[in-house]
Amino acid sequence: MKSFCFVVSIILIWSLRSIKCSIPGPAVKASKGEVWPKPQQQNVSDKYFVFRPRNFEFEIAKGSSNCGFIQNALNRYFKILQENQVILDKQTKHRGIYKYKKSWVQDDDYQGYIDCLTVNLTGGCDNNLYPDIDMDEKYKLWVTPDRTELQATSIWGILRGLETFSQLVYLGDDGLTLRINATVIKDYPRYKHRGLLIDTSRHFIPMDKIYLTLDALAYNKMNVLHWHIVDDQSFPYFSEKFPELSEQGAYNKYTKVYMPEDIENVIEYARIRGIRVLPEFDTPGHTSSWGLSHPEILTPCEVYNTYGPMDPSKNATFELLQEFFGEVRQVFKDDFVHLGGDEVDFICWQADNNISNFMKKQNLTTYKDLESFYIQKVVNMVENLQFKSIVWEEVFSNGVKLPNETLVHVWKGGWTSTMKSVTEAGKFGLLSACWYLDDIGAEWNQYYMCDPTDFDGTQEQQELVLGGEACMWGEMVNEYNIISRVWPRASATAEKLWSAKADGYDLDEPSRRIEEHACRLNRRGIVAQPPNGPGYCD
Ligand code: CP6
Repeated sequence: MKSFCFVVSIILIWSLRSIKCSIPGPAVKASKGEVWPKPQQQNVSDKYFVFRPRNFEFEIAKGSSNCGFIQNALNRYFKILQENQVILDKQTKHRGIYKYKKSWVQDDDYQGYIDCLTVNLTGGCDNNLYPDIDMDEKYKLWVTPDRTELQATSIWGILRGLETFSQLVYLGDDGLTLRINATVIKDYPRYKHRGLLIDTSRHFIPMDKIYLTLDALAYNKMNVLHWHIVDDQSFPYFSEKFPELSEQGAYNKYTKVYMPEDIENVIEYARIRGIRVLPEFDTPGHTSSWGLSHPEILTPCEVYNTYGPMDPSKNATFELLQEFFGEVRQVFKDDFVHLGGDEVDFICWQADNNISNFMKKQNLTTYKDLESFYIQKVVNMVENLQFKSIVWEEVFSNGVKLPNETLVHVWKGGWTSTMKSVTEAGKFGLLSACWYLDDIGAEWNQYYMCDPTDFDGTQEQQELVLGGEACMWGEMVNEYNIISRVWPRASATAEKLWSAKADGYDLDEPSRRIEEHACRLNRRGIVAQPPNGPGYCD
């Protein structure tokens, strides 16, 4: 932790220094009609079609599957595409006032109007499907004189392709036409797990901001909302089996609680956007708020004059957790649960006589062994509930025997050696260490310079990394600044996890593209901050 803080402060000092000494440069000019995250394969031409929102419609291809899920997605993207009319109208109004040239002159690149996109779902359409780690997100998109078609084998691919199509629209240099360049795209994700962690314990984040976050995740083709829902400071999850947990543990038992209906709504809002909701119930540390109603499951701790981590020597602890995770399995639909396991403070365990006796009886010699004993029980417990688990890296480093399909979430500095040992042990890895959004000194380009393959490992080892997450820990964010602190910096993570590995570190091209992307997020109601300093949005 100390060395981690040291690294963070060095980075902070460094970034301050570079602001002070930097020579004022030109503003970064936004690209036009380019996609974020960058598609795996794209051919673009200078030829363009003119896009008229009021004339545009979607069409379902002959022989394509169709169902409410697709209709719902088309409605959402139809609205987003219509919003472009606002830009046109504004431009036209200004033209009127300032007496600039008002009519559009066709040029050689003009290829006609694009008034229709054909949607072709070749696989089945199931309204009730939940996204999972193996979901198929690939799609193909043609915008050419003889074919304007989006094709995918699964509903998830259609979602990703619609997002791409909506990003192709841009305002022509004449300021009078919306355009889409002729293009052919074949696209699929580089990693399966592309997430964002939000923390609703340090500050309660109201539902509207969670929905906006899910919108933004979809605009970035991210597919996991990691919901670090409870922690030491508050317990905003309403449990049907243990309502006292939030009654005593929430900041306010009426207004700062996610009720079952809220959670269901978040999961549904995410599902139709192809986003998994991954709940985290972090134990045995970070659990003070559980103790407000259930002190019996925490370790009494005179050293801190409060309670310590959960008490692994008591049956009551595991009995409660068994019931609790049984409920969590019903409420959250994802195959995975995040069990936490980070930053367990051994001081309280060390000071407790009951625990010392228990360790002797169980033949546990170190506190790492005790932690392993605890986590192993919880991992087995949720495995019996048909949950796969994700754990923070300490659980692996402390030598807990983990089921094969467990994901180890790497978050600490020096991640390259951790990822090396995780994958050497044949375990799946998730990367977050270089994508901490709490670090306000870090700009998108710093996140962009970090690649999940930047560790020393065989091809086989590299393939065990299933993706990663940008982390927005909640100590310094509330409902008023969370969106602008996350976006567009988390977009850097989104592109590292979706797009092909970039050769070299040329940041000019992505700078122009993220500049446009941030403007696009702004137009869609996401209060993203400017990514590159001075600039403007159309
Ligand atoms: N809360 C929990 C946190 C952090 C972790 N777990 C954390 C630690 C260091 C930094 C940022 C966040 N606030 N439950 C570690 C995974 Cl720099």
